[in-house]
Amino acid sequence: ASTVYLKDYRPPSFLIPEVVLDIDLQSEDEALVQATLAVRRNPEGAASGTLVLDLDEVAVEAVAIDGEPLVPARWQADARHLTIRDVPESFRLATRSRIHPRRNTKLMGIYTSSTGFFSLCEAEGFRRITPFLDRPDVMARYTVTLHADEERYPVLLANGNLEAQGAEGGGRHWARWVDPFPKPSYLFAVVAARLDREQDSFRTRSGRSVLLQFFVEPGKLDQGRFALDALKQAMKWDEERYGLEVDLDEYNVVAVGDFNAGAMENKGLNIFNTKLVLARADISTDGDFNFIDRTVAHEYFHNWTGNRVTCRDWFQLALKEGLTVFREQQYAGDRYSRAVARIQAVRNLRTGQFPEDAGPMAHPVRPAAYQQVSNFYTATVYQKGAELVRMMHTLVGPENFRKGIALYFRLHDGHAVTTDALVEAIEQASGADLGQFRLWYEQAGTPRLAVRDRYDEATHTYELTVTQSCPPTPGQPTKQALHIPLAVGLLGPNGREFALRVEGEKNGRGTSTVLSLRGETEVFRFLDVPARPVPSLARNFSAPVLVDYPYDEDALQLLLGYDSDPFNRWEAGQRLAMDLLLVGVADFRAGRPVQFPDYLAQAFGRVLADAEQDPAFAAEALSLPPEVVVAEQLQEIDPLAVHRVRFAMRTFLAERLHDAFQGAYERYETPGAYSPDAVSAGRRALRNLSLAFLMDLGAPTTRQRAVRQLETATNMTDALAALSALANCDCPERRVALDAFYAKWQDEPLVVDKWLATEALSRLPGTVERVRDLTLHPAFTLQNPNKVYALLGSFGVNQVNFHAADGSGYRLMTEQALLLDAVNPQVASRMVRNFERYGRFEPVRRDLMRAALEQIAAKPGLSRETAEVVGKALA
Ligand code: BAL
Ligand code: ZN
Repeated sequence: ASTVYLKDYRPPSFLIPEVVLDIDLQSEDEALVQATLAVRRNPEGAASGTLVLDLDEVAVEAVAIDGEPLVPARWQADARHLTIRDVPESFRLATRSRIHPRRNTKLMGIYTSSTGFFSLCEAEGFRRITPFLDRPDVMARYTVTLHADEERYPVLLANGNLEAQGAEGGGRHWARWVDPFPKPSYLFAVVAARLDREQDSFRTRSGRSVLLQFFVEPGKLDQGRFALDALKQAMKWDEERYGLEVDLDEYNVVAVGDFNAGAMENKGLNIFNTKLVLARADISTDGDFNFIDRTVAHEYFHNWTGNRVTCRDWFQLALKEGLTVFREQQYAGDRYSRAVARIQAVRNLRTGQFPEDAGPMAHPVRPAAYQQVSNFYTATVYQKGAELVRMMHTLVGPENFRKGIALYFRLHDGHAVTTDALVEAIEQASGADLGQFRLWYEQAGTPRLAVRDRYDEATHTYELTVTQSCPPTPGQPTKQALHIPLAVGLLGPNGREFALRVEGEKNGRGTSTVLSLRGETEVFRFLDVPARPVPSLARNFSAPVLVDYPYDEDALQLLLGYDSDPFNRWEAGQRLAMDLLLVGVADFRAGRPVQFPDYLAQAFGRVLADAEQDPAFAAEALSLPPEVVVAEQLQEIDPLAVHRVRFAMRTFLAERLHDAFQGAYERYETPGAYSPDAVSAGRRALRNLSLAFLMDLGAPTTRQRAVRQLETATNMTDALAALSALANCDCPERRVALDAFYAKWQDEPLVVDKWLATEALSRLPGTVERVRDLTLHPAFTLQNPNKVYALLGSFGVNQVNFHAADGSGYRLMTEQALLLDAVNPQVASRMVRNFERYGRFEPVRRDLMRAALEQIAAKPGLSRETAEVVGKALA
């Protein structure tokens, strides 16, 4: 397979400032695409008389230059390129091509869904529409004319503003859209479909009125309102926080049920997976509402961080994604509980990014090489990318950060740049030296901080010695020391925090400070510390690192009870549980009984008793570390051992705190009409968490309670919580509940997805067979990414059943992934990633997973996307 390297980047030999497209959607099977491109040599690129355009599954029929048709000898199209020889300095290139939307099961380029034609171009889908220099540093102004049957596809949309429209013969119509902003081809979008429309407007702070339109499947307008309101909130927030205004006269959002991604920030025409835009209390959970709000904001924020300033090449993906995820996190922190938003972000990082960073697909936030860019829309680029932006924010402070972002736009608006452009702007605006910090973009792997301390009673001096290290990752055997912000506080024996005076630093006396680590080992000395403190380290998770400090249980209980940093209060509870889980796993594997101490129940009991202050926080603090996070700590992963021990801890807590959980279940019922606001959602989270703990004890009265909750729930949060609890319960109510749920919701695809996921996530025996049966169920299809993610994606994270010791889960995933690879390789390669960390498992599973990868690798005609994943996993 061919690898693309960052070091080989060269500016394009030609630029294309102007694109005029005429897309005639003649039938679902065929569209005629005529492109007229203004092409000129790029003075910055290598001189060349040959123009090589990208293409993929596009049949080129004719080529003309400046109105003159070219004889076939002048141009040549193969599977990947259109090559045109002897081209002038500057010319108009016209091409006529055909594409086949219905056959486009990869869902990249233009494809069909139930209500019409839709598109997705990021990263390299535009070349599946027309031959082009399909790279983000080629930016053009687009004029797009669409033609389609008027009755079947009444809505015709493209980027920018509607310029003209009209009828044409044979019941067809057309529309012309002009986008005044030059953009890279990955932001191109078109829609021709039958959709209902909801309209609103937004008045910018400079007084312009912007038309907002949401287009959804007929009959679903009531599910679009929440997202439309979220868009207005996001627009307002970006004005207030960053001084950034929407720059278009109209902003359109379209929902489609078949979509590879969650959503796409196409200029002025966002296209969303229905899952991330449609919301209604009876079919969407609190988590869905939250995620939709954030995603609508995220795509909107891209209008500046991504669209106005875009990426020079795909190695720079984190330039737009890291920054936009960070902005999304700030938005969520402002609108929901700041602490809970941070906890959830870190949990995501630990369950998704840390394992990736410790596996064969580990790559820097700015990768140096890839085979298929679609495999690099990763947790590392998105989430660690956001952590890098957050660290710069921490290092320079909020004021300087904002100045840096303003400078970034002043310098680079309208350009395609690298991650360095962002770092440099923050550096210039703040005066900070971020030279060493840049290494974060280049080095993969999760750094580990070993922290040791010493207290001198005589001088009242407290010393922290911090040593950083980072394990080898593919292609990077050794690492340089990173510049790491370490936020710390010191708690006294009664939980009160000491004022801090760090030796060698002028300011201080606050109770929290950010230490700047640069060397491999650094010593920080705190003066006037009246008693031996307990350190609160990496407050608010100030860096994406593992902190290793020998806390004992008394210290952790002090932090859990008193730390003024809510993140570290949560973290202390997680550590307390984690330490005991790891002991438990060792005992379990050695055949010793697994037991837990009283202090664990007491600590969790106190959290539950204090829950009233902030139920959402309490729900997070009472959630045990996820199985994958526990597994990550082990030399050799035995997923069943992890599951059994974690389950034992759950039942231990459920028994010890039975009355408290029961009380919480009763107390936190949300009265009145449903609202997805953070406070109500937090109460539901705590109530449903209490139910889940109690269900683990399996008492018939609790089961009846869950059945009653499922039957009487007025919102999907409560219904799904009850259903999930029953799905994990080996009891007669289980199958009845699951079947009834499907029968009730079979016509709501997004709820059917929840049902598929609930079945696939069950820890009970028989789940592998059940998932196999569901692959044949009429509700399931490999053609729809949401169905695949719901059933196979959920199954892939099922630690008990995907990892069944007899290999049955692996066989099922292998079979399905191979079938899927022929349909939609981007989605297939994600499923195959479930096998990539086989080397971390105990020998039986390791061999089975490796065999699965080898079987996939041996499949003739395997896609490039999947081949890259298996190739790296087996390397
Ligand atoms: N650019 C792909 C979807 C997103 O990150 O917003
Ligand atoms: Zn994004």
